[in-house]
Amino acid sequence: MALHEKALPFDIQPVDLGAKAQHDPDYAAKSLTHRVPTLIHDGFALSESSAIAEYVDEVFPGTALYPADTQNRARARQIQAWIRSDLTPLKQERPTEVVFAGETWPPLSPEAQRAAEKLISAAEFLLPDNAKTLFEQWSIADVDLAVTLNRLIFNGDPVPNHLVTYANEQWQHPSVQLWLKQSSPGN
Ligand SMILES: N[C@@H](CCC(=O)N[C@@H](CS)C(=O)NCC(=O)O)C(=O)O
Repeated sequence: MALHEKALPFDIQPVDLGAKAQHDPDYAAKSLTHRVPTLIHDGFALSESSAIAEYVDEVFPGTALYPADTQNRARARQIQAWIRSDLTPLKQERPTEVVFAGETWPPLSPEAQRAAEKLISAAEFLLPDNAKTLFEQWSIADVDLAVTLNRLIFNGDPVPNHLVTYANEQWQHPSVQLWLKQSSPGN
C-alpha cells in the first residue's frame, strides 16, 4: 500500500505461508525475520511493515505516508506499534481472514471483548468530532486503524457509527483499493 501511495513501480513475489515458504533458504537469506512482507530495494532487504513504510517515506518523494509534525508523526508510529504489539485476543478471534476473505467468526470471548473496547475507546479519543483522518492529512496510520476496526465491523460486531463511517471511508482510499485488488485471490 505504501508503494501504491507513492506511485512506485514494483514487482510482487508471493510467498506461500501455507507451505512454510517463508523458511525456504532463498527467502530466509533475504528476510531477516522470515516473515512477509519483505521489501527489496537496491539490494537492501527489509521486513516489518511499519519499518518498510518509514523507509519508503524517507527514500521516495510523493505523498507523505507520515505526518510532517514531530508529535503527530510520533503518534502515528505509536498507533502502528500499539496495533502490532497489543490487542492479541481480538486479532486471534477476528483474524485477517475476516477482513480479506469474508470469514465470520463466533462471538468474542470476554478477553477479546476487552481488547475490542480498548480499541474503540482509543479510536474515539483519536478521532473526535467525526474526524475523517487521524491527523490534518491522511497518513498510513489511518490504514492500520481502519484495518483493525474492520476486523470487528466486517464480522458484524458492534462499533460506533462514526467509527464505521471512518473505516468505510478509509477503505475507499485509492491506494488501499489498489492494495486490496492486488492482494485478492487470483492476482
Ligand atoms: N509485525 C509484522 C507482522 C508480519 C507478519 O505477521 N507476517 C505474517 C503474515 S501476515 C507472516 O509472515 N507469518 C509467517 C511467520 O511468521 O512465520 C509486520 O507488520 O510486518
